[in-house]
Amino acid sequence: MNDLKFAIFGTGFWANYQIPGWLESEGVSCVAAYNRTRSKAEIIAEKFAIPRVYDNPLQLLEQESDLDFVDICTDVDTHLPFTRMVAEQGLDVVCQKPMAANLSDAREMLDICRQNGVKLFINENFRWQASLRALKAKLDSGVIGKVFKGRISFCSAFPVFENQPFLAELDHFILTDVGSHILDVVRFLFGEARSLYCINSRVNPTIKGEDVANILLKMTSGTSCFAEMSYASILEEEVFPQMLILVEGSEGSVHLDRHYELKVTTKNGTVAEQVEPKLYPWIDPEYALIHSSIVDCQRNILDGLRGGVAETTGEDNLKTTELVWKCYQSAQSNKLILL
Ligand code: 89V
Repeated sequence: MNDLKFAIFGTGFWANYQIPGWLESEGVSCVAAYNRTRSKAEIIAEKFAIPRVYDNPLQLLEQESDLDFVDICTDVDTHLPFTRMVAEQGLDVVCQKPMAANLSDAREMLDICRQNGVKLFINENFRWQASLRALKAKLDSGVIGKVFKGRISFCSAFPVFENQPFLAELDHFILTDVGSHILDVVRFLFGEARSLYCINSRVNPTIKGEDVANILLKMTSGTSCFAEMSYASILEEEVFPQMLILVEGSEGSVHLDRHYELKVTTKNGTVAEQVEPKLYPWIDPEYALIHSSIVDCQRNILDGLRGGVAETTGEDNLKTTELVWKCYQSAQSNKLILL
């Protein structure tokens, strides 16, 4: 197995989980950290024993001569310029979701990586949640027959802006931040979409972008899907960051209910099991589900970096990013979008 060395760009909230996530795998080490505020890079470097810190990304790339890849863990606006900078040094790129600030930037990131002969992966972790993988295995087993309908819900009042204050400043919020995840899960479970219709709105008056979105999709398989997301939902029980999912098929249904309870119902009755996330010592318990899925996502990306096949490539995530921006197009025009 090749030993891989990487640098992290960005030492904010997510770096605290992204770095230990990588370190759960064998044969990978973080050798340098960049942040525009050096003191922030120093704090992360001390926490994870990263030998060198920089406040100039180009200087890092010039001085760190034995890097294999860079993990870009910065705000979305910087994904394109940092991808260009890293790719032009001939290094593979791993980038945080959402892939880019808009669709043309996302396409450009792919082009730049192709032109420079480097790989691009997106750290899209929701599809790696243990309970979701278990649900997918049920669908693939054929136990509920031919799938005709799906419903995915991610609705909460979790104070997401406390840990990620920049989210309140985004002109496009919930579809880019959460929709990137949910639409990726839609594709993971049901394949590609043929058409979509989206309605979105802003409930919280203190943020710039929208915090509620409802999407109806028709998939090429014929399956129909409803995906809803909200950060304005004060519900009986706060279950952030769980996705609640119901999939119906010709022979039964699969329900991912609260607290990772996975229920399969057929004419013979209901069988339930609990599929809990793995609780690593470094995770924030409030984000346990998301933080533990980072490890499996990164393991798969490491396979890709070493020459194997990874799921969340730039090519693949561009399809998710396209859905996100088609949702905005639909919401703005109040029209069904044919894909
Ligand atoms: O996981 C994320 O990307 C976050 C969250 C879903 C918590 O809003 O931004």
